[in-house]
Amino acid sequence: METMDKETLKEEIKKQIKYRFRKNIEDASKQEVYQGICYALKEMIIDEWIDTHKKYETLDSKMVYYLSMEFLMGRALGNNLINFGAYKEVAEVIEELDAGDLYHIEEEEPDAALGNGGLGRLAACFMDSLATLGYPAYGCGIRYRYGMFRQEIENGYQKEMPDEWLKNGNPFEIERPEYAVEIKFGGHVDAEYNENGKMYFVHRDYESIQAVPFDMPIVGYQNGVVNTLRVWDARPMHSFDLDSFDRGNYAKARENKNNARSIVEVLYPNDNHETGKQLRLKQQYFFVSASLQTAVKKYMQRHDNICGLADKVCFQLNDTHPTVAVAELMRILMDEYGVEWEQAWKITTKCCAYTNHTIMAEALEKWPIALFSSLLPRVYQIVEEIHRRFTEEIKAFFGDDQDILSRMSILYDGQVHMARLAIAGSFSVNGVARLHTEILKNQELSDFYKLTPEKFNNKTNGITQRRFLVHGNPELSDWITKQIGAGFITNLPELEKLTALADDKKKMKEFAEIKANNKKRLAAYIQEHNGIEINVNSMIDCQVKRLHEYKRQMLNILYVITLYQEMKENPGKKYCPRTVLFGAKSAPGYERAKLIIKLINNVADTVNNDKSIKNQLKVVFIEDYKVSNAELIFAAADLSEQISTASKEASGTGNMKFMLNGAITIGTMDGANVEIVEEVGRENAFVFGLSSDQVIEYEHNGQYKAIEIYNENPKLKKALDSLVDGTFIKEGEDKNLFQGLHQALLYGQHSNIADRYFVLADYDSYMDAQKQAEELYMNPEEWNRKAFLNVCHAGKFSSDRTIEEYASEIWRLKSII
Ligand code: T68
Repeated sequence: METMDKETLKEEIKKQIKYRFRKNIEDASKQEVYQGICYALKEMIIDEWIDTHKKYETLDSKMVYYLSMEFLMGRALGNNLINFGAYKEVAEVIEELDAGDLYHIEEEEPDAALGNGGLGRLAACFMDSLATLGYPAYGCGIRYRYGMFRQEIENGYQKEMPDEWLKNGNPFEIERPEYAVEIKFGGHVDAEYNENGKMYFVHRDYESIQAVPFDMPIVGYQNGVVNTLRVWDARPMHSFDLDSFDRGNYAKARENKNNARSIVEVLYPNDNHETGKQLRLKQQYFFVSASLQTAVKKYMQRHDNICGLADKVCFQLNDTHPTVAVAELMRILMDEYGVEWEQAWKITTKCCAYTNHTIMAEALEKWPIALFSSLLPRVYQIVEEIHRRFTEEIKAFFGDDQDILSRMSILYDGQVHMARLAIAGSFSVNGVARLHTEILKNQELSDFYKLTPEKFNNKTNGITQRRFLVHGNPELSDWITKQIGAGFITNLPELEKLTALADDKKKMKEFAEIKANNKKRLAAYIQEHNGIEINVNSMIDCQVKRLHEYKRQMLNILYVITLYQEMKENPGKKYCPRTVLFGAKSAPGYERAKLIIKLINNVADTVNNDKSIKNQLKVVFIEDYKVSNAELIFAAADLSEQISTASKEASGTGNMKFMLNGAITIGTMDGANVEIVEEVGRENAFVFGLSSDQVIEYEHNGQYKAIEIYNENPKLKKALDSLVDGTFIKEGEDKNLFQGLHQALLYGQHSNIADRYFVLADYDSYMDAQKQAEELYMNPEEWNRKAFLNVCHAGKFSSDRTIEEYASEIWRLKSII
């Protein structure tokens, strides 16, 4: 935290701009000023970055490698400035230099969107907490050329545009060509014998690709610690195949290069869905092999016996995506260090730990054996042997039961089952919220739980308050600091101290004013980006998350439709003014999700242009929902929509961000909502819907009849039928546009069962909960008080708490501070 004095800082920023752009600051563009600040800050960070790693080496610290296909970092500048302790100084310096204001300069930075949603953002929050708590850690991932696509809405439809986040370079990263490693794909494996008659395996005729790491600093909160996020880029081993080049075949010589680069070209834009594409498996093996080779090599530089690896290294698998690590570590130990199978397996299963993020069947990763074995022949051999031994173990425990084997075998039905491999190869298996972990133990993974109960544990997710309160909601953060000091920034449960203010009228008025200001800030964003004017005195009702049927944006829009129909039927009546915000990207190939986006936009058009409802209801679809605009939304929200079908949302983390910013949850008893309601009290939330047990029971007995609910509920029937009677069809559009959605809910579509996610079952209780929310909102003081209590009781949901649990119960790390 050695920050500079303001004059030195000014000189440093000016110098950076001059040398990089041959410009004086007064001629620099906002982008150039942004870069100048980044490079100046990087200079300030660099010594602590070096020192942190020196310290890890000196102490010979045990290190966690957080292996993740996704890191949804968002913007770095503001966060780094806050954590470094230089935000306010730099903001002042920029103004004194007449170079604009920091808030707008931050907007010059593209989001680093190397992730889809919750899973990737969780990894980013964890990196922040690890550094803040002083834990030795590397984030390991892929440096995608193109991150999560940019969403444009055209005529109400989602359009995907490439995310060129590296267009202007990435100021904070450092390329480390000296740490490049070789990754091998394809070819075949031969067994050979050495002079002692011992068999070993040789991998031949493979294709090599070079993995080159780029390091990004992760600055701890004002503690002198700077950790590293290491993302791998892919290069051809030799940039030209000289042979083909000599023969004049330039195009062929280039091909090699393109092949290598294609591995890191783009993030797969699916969440909670597997892709099954060969390139995806290539990505997985690419970054896992690079990370493991590096970690083992680093260990061996300081130790002479590989057998102690697990004392110094832990690999945390962020979902099954990096599960090939289990077999890759076995390969490294056996083929490169000559360790015997039994010993290698002991080491591996002491080094690997697995986090499960979903129970959705369609998200379970499986690879066709043919594909897997041709891409990774040696690794596949090892998987076969792991499978053989694991099968023995299963049989020894359960007997020769085909049903059980069909649910537990790593190789089954011609496929490699990655979750099963992850569980077999790990010493820890954790869920991400209490309810989720219980469902894993008692339902989805119950056989594995019976076999090895000691592996299972829960780590309820958390979020970093440095980004989602201090940076995203500076007014509230400053106000809290005035009331209770700044301790909450690194110890979120201190928010509890605020509770005493809930009866202080003056303080509560100040709290309400902050929300009002944040609503104005969001309104300006929406005006600029959507061209829609929103009523800042209305209830800001938000559902922002990936578009997925289980998350039930459909239930929300059905409520909007119902409310709209009521308003039309009661022209004189006064309603609680409401602005319903949706922000959601759909996987490009997920047709039904895309159609729901279209429906939301068409409903928005109809409602927003209907003068007869007198602006009491507005619907806004926020284009290109991402970390940076999410920060604005959380700060401004009144109502937080967390309405997934109970049992389907493993945890949710948006729910926590809203709570921390003083929004009240309307939600089902799903994921971490259960714990949120437990912390804040049921009276300070709107809980509705089927329980997870009821949902699971319906799924087992097949007794659920959506059509009966529809026939018995005129309000619901009316709302649903408006999808097919033309109400939301615009001129020139097919009048059957939304037929498929109607069909899916009532009868099932494409051989699916009707209303898989129990939208109709929960409709009535959702309506009731919404009515309660409206009533409360009409009593601003009461609303404000409950919103405030949500802030007070958000302490549990800091990722600092989550990371402390991982560090002490799974990783066994020692902090360096
Ligand atoms: C999310 N999972 C959970 N998956 O849905 C959410 N999947 O409940 C939880 O809070 C969060 O993880 C953190 O634990 C995801 O976000 C993916 O994004 C994903 C990506 C690729 C393949 C499968």
